Amino acid sequence: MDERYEFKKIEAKWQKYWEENDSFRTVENPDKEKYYVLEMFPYPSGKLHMGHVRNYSIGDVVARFKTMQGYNVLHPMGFDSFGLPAENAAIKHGVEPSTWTWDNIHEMEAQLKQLGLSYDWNREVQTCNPEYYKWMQWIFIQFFKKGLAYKKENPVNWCPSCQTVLANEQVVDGCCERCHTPVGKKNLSQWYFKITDYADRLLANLDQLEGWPSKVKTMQENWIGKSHGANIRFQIAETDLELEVYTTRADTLFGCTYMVMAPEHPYVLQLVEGTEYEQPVKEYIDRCQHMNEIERTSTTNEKTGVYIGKNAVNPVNGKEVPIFISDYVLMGYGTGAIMAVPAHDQRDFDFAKKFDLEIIPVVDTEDPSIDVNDLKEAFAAEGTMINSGKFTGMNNREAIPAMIEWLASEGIGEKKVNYKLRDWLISRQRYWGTPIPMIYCQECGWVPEKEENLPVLLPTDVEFTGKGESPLTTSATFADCTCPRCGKKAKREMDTMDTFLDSSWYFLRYCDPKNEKEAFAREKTDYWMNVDQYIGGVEHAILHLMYARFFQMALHDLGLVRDEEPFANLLTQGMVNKDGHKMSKSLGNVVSPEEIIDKYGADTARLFILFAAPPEKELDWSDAGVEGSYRFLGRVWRLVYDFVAANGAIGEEKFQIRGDEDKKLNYKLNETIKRVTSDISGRFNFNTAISAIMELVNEMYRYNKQKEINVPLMRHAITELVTMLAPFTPHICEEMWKALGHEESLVKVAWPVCDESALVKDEITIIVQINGKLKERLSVPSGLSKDELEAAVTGSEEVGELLAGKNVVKTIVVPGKLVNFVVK
Ligand code: ANZ
Ligand code: ZN
Ligand code: ZN
Repeated sequence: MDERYEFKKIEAKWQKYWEENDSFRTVENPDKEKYYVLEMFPYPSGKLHMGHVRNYSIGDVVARFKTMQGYNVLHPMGFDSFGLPAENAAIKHGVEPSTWTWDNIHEMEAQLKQLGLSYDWNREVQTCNPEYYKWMQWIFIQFFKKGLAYKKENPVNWCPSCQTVLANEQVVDGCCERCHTPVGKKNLSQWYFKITDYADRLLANLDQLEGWPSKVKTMQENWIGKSHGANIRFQIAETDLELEVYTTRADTLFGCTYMVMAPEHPYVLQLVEGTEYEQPVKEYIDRCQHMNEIERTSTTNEKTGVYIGKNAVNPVNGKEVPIFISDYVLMGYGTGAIMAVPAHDQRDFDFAKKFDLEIIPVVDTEDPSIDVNDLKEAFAAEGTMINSGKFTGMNNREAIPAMIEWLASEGIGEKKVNYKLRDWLISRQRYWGTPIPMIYCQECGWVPEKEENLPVLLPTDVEFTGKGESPLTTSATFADCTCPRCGKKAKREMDTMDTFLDSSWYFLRYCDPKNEKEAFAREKTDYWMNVDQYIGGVEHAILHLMYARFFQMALHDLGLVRDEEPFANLLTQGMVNKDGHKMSKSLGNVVSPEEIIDKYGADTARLFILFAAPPEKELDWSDAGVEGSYRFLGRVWRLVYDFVAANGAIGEEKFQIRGDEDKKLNYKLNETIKRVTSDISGRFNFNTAISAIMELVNEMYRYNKQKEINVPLMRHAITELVTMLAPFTPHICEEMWKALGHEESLVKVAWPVCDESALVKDEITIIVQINGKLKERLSVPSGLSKDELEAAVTGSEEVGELLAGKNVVKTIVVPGKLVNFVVK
């Protein structure tokens, strides 16, 4: 052991050791309890950032801790390596997407290894690897065969700059998430997954996910957006058509003063054809084409719309109300038409004010500050029905089912459930993704590629110009093929898969990453799944986690996996900030992991990140904090160095407690073991665990100041200290462990167990009196305060019996001696 803490030398040495000894290799072992800890795999951008370091340090502590506790731990890593940046690099720098990606993967592997993370690298997967995407294609085909994949023409979000379709979630404030260009619409034939078939199960299962943060569950719930309401049909006057609307407020039917259809509603053109309204209506529809859903439904937008020259008949009272089209009603939700109730819906209220339409209140309130006959804004709260025929006087919540029942009995409406969740648009007009393994035949339609022909490989004879359709269309070899069913000439699908598919099952492939015959063997996933602890950023709270849950459920229904849910426990780590802002390139406040590792070492970087904040909270980067962590490790190093220098690497293992100082140290040691164990295993409070270890180190230094120390006891304390610190700062601990005379690596050393007997405080006997007369002798822990002693005595069984039925008027407590109860 060197006198100085030479972190560079130590870290390189142990990283090499772990690699050469395959220290983190995991194999299935039915005799051992498994533990699967998973961190979200990165996109190989080429450089790790502090967010990664945080995510992976958290996971590594869990993995190493569980290993030391005796679990058979699966802790894999890989790369989510398809996606747009590789293609952009090809356009910009002329480098092949695969070359660019693989270079980045290798660079990031090296960086991850520099952090000393305990991954089983034998299980690494890369989603751009044909060995992986072969099975991605196979899964697609299984979904297709099950009716879960279909193709449909639809107006889609189109980024004119990236030349690609965007999912709704990739549209941020009306602009492309990646390049910030305003997004337009385009009609395209696209592949979809029927995730809506799973809406109810995805929602219902959230209840079982006790190990998930409730905020994530709420976000998923809102995304699924289950809505209970009714469909109601209105006759369109002077036509044979009925206009069906969806409403969650059937109680407000009497307050409907106009109707609104989505501009894309199929009836619209038919209703205005040949009338004076045709021209303005068509112009309005045209305008809406250039807006996206977010703009259209914004509550702050000035309302726009056009009267279409037709009226609808309110079925409850026969009243005719005008029909408008407006962008605030979307074709993709409910029926694409609404009954407007301006008194009780804010958007309808704004629209009615703008177009000077009637406002009829149908729910009244006792709130004196609101006059429903002169509303300043829509009144959306609960109240008593008014102006509503036979429903007048009812509570409006109760009026909803009553109204629906009446509508149903008249045959003009019925209960209806809707979801916000849409089917998942999965095709992309891009090159660097998994080719969709489908073939179009003039005779047979869409036919999956034969499974024995998988993978459908990405061709390399393509051009990257950044213009026009997908680069795949420039390949001379890719498109032409024969129909797997009839053998005639056919064409391959040119679209590739959304990369969210790749990340929807990688956790299953980790269980069986080398399998060449199956995506994963059932016996392997049965052993390892589900993931005991999943760790990642909260930015994936909705999409990735929803898609992965959907995949798991669909694969479960196909009999390919046992569980319906993939992730038992979820930890969403907080952001890494600097000076109160998220670390980001655009703010110029990025601290690179490389620079910290170079200056202080990986152990310091890990320790700082784990110590600075609880995992779920935001972490503020602090140079002083990093310095402090570094100094602490230096302090531990010196403690161990001095001890070994004075007493030798090997010595007596058994120790005896010889006096108060020994007792104190042993107490502190076991208290720390207990604390650290529960802090790590419970809520992952690594920060408090580390601070307990720091206190222990202080206590050890204090103990060392005595003239003569108990060497076996100190050796024991140092051994336990190094063991406890190992999951946090593994390199330095391996080195100290070796210096303490151990041949084996620390990786599989058993986690320390608290010796409860060390935590028992000495007992003393005190006297219990009633009205000054000795009644009892009680044994209590020494050193109790006045209040503690009174509580201990009053709470004891013996004294409870003595005092039964008596009225204590006063209690006299003499700590360490007696308690006297004065009773009447
Ligand atoms: C009448 C009414 C009165 C409404 C009232 C609300 C309040 P959620 O909860 O999101 O399901 N709506 C229905 N379809 C729509 C569409 N395609 N585009 C825009 N808005 C639509 O909301 C359902 C409510 O949103 C429905 O209930 C309807 O307005 C509107 F005091 O009907 B309501
Ligand atoms: Zn774009
Ligand atoms: Zn065919």
